[in-house]
Amino acid sequence: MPMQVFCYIVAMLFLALAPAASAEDGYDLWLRYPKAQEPVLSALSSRANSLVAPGKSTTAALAREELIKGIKGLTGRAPNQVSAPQTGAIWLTTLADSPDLARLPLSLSDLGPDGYVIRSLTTDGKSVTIIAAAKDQGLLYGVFHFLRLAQTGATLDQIAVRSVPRTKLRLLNHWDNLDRTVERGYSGESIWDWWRLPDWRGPRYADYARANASIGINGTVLNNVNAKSDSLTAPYIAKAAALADVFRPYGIKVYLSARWTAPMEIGGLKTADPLDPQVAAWWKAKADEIYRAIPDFGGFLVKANSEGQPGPQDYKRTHADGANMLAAAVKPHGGIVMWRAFVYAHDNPDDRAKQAYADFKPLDGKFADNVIVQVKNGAIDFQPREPFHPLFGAMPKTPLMMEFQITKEYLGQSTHLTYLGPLFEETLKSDTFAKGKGSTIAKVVDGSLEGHTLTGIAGVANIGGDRDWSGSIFNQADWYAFGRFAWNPEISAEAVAQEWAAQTFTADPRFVGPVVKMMMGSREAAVNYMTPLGLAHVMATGHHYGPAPWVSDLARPEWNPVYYHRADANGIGFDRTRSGSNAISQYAPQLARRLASPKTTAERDLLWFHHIGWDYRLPSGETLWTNLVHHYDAGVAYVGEMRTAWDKLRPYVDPERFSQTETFLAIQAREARWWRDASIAYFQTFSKRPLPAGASPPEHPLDWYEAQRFPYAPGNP
Ligand code: BDP
Repeated sequence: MPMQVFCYIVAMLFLALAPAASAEDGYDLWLRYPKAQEPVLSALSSRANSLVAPGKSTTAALAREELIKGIKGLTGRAPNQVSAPQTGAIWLTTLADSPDLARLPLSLSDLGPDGYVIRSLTTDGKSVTIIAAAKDQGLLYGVFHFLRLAQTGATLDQIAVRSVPRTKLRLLNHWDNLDRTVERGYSGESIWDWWRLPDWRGPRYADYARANASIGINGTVLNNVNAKSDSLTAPYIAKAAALADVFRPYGIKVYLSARWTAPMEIGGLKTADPLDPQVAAWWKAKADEIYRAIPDFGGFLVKANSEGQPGPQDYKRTHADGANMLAAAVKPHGGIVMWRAFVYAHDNPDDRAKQAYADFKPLDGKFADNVIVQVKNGAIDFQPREPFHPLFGAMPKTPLMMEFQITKEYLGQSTHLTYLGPLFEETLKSDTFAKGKGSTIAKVVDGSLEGHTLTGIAGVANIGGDRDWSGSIFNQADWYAFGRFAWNPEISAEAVAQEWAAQTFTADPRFVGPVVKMMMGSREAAVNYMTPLGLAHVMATGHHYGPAPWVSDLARPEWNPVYYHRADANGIGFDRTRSGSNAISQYAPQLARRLASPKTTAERDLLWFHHIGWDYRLPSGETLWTNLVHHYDAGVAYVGEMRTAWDKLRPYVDPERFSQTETFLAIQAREARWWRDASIAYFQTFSKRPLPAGASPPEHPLDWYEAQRFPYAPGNP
């Protein structure tokens, strides 16, 4: 045999035996489209063997290509493209492209720009699957829904889906800086390569847009809320425009965070007073300039008079004065302003949890109609658990947008498996009682409670340059869940976890069942080992990684953990009743009455609202101290259970993703123990009670925990 032929054969053999070239590194997220199992395989082969897709726009083409890609991956064969429906075809179309659809009972007229229907039906004797929408954008969303059904093993022969998003703005907020660092980012550097934009538009931008479109996200704020004026200069507008061009066909609009003092810093003005005509004119000209480059620019997000950021209050004007001036600048172009309510001031001695309400509630009804006030889920700051923000339900005349944090600044960052679905669900299901029972946050946010049409949910993105996008495979679930909750604030976290797990790994119920169980309890476990019973903000300074309930020396009182837990010889917790800060008065009377007494306050929020004696008896019969220790222990134990459960799932998961999760769970186990031990060691100096029987003493003395330093922890601004 000639040497060349021999080498060729050896090379081929090697290739055949070598592992697949594309390892499961998480890049494909939940859009992997692996070969389907029965019965999906047969169903798809007979019900998706051809495709009628007459749409001509770029978005319609993307929808068609995605469907072909999905079916090809799932069945091994791409559907034939045909011009008229035949049995076994998917008919992907808008009414405009297929007037024949009008004959079918589909009611497409009230789908809006994003809604779609998916129906199995027989027309002219041919049995087809229709994916129809009023607009091409709806087609793209419909295709992703169809592929989700196929990937999760749903039955495909009697599909009757009708889906319209409940919120208008489904936005990611990137806290990305222009130097590519990401504030509170734990998944590598920013995916925006500002330096090489606008010329170089790497393939990752389109992949980002596709992934977001697959879960209904329709906008992205590119830069950090702690904004630089440079983002509004001509070179950066051109860079943002390049991204907007890539995102547009996927239905994703670009927004920018605006720095309040930009008119001074880059405009040469002497003031940023919102009532100064020159300032208003500057913003108007700036908006005009942006819209020339990005005709569908979404608008501005503003963090003003918060944590040292400048704002209208510096000129003795209100938040409404500021928001309305900016709103007027973007209004002619159809833009909006998202004005954040995350404010607290160093010179305000009142309970930090009360300050946003105090500032914003009196402004209800004073905002222009293209302003939406963006409110964090809780009144402090993205803690593992917070009661809902009292502004929800308290500003009926103002559209309020929910802000969740997908990046888990306070929930274990990239390495802890703490699925956020239950946090989203818990918040959105909370009842504000604003208009009686059933006035849930979901109804505030989707506008139905007060009849608002400008509605939205924002999530602080956990996306970065890491190959797996989110710093860990399981953090992808939080991005996924965010999109699904933004589309439908009443979806269930468990259903979302099932979808995600089936698509990301395998639809095999022997895998999905246990993994969903792990995920569903994981956030509660983090609450237990970090901040049980309503404790909050006891994380280490700056990077917020790990425990430091002892910190008491920071410049502003409300930056110190001792401000929040208030542990002393008598007990622990923040009295927010009338005898304390009276923050409970910011809730609807029905709820405030309940929160007035520890007996009627949900145990999970106990120490958020009350200062409780160490020997106080909980309904379980345990004293507070004993119960607190048991919560820490339960959190640690749960992580141990997750490790055992994950270990049993090895046969269902590729080695790459299995071992990342295995390693991260080991980190989490170590750190859960650290959290528990440090917290117990510290709080015991106040409680002076012995540990309950069976509870192990902390591994180290308190000063060991106090001495831990992490100067290079990621994400710290
Ligand atoms: C806190 C973060 C800080 C953000 C701030 C905000 O620690 O980095 O700038 O929120 O939301 O959670 O503006």
